[in-house]
Amino acid sequence: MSQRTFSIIKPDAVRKGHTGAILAEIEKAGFKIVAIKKVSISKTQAEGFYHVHSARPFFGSLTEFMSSGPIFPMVLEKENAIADLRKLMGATNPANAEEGTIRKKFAGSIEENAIHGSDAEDTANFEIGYFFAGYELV
Ligand code: DGI
Repeated sequence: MSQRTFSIIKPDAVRKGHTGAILAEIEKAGFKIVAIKKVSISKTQAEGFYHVHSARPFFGSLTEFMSSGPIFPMVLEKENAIADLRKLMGATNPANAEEGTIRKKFAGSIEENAIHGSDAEDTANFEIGYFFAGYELV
């Protein structure tokens, strides 16, 4: 059954001009792009998005980074979308990411790691709603 997930092309990848290449990887892997837009978010908005990490030592620098430049939030759809996107992204730390994954190809560090992908259905629903209104999902 078809499933939706939420993804972000992060500021580092946008700055380096990797947006198109990352979208190509995503489409090649069989995902449909249900919604996408280019936005810049404030530190407060980044804090709301990453609220589950608020107690972590890297919360300040993570939210600073995520508000440091334009990003492309998007909603993706395919069978098994959540797990398959996590596989396509690779490990959080690009040093541990498998060959052929987006983070292996495009991420610079554990923090500036090119792409976000939801880790479960409830987080996907929260994250889609954080960035998109229902009428934008087509
Ligand atoms: O789901 P992921 O993005 O792979 O990883 P996550 O949900 O555990 O963490 C969210 C983001 O927080 C991650 O993409 C980058 C950042 N992060 C995670 N662990 C560390 C980190 N940043 C720093 N500086 N150090 C960490 O140990």
